[in-house]
Amino acid sequence: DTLEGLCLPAGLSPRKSWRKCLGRGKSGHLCLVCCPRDPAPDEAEEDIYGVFGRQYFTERNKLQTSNKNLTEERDQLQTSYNILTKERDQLQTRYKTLTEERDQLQSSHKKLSEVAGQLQASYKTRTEERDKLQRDRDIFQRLLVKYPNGWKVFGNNIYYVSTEENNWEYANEDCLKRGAQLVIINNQEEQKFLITLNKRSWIGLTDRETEGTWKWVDGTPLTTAYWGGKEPNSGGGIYKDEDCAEINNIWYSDPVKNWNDDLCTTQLNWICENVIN
Ligand SMILES: [Ca+2]
Ligand SMILES: [Ca+2]
Ligand SMILES: [Ca+2]
Repeated sequence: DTLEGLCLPAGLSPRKSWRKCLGRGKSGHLCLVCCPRDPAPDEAEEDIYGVFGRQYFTERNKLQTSNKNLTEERDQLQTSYNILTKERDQLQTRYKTLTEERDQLQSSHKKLSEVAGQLQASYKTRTEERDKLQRDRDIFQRLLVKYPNGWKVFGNNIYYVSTEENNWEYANEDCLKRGAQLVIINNQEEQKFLITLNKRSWIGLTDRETEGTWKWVDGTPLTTAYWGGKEPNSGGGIYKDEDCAEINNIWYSDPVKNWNDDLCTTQLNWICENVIN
C-alpha cells in the first residue's frame, strides 16, 4: 500500500514521505501522499498508526490534558481543603476561647450582681439608720426646749428626779405641774433603769383607796411588782397604814426587789415620768 519517497515541507528539512492507498478507482489506485512535519513524537506515532491512530492520539491527548487539568484541580481543591481545615481549626479554637470568655463574663456578672445587691441592701440599711438618727435628733432638740435640766431619757420616756424631799401627795402634785406624773413602772428594764438614778424616791403607786389593792396613779391595777423582803407590810404592826410606795435602795440592794410601802407623809425625793412623743 505504501511507497516511500522524499518530500520537502516548507521551512523544514527533507524527510521521507509515505502514502496510503485507499482502494482502486476507475483510473487506478487512489492513494494519499503524506509528508511528516517536524519533530512530533505523536505524529511519528501517527506515521506508524495512520489516520485512525490520529483519532486515538487526539483522544489520548485530550484525556492527558483533561487528566492534567483534573490533577491541577485536585491539587487546588486539596490546597483549598487544607486551608479550610486550618481555618476551621482556628475558628474552633476561637469559638472555644470565646466560650471561655463568655463563661468568665457570666461568672463576673453574677458576682457583680451579688455585690450590687449587697450594696443596695447596705445602702437601704444606712438610709434607714440615717433617717432614724435624724428623727431622734429632732426629738431630742424638742426635748431640750421642753425639758431644760434634770430630765433623763430612757426608751420612749423621760424622767425627772426631784432635788427636794416631800410627802407623796406633794410629789404627785409636783409631777402634774411639770406636765408629767409620778413614775409608773411598766417592766423590769424600767425598774432597773430607775435604780441607776440612785435615789430613794416616791413612785406613782398607792393603796389609799382600798387597803391591799395597789393601783398606779393612772388608775391601772398593779400586775408585776418588785417589792423588797416582806413588803408591802403596811407598817408591820409598828407604823399604821403604809399606803404609798417607794423605791428603797437603802434597805434593799436587789435591783428588782426593793419596793417598800411607807407612810404617805414621809419626806422623800420622787421621780416624775412623761412619755416622749
Ligand atoms: Ca413607766
Ligand atoms: Ca396599805
Ligand atoms: Ca413597809
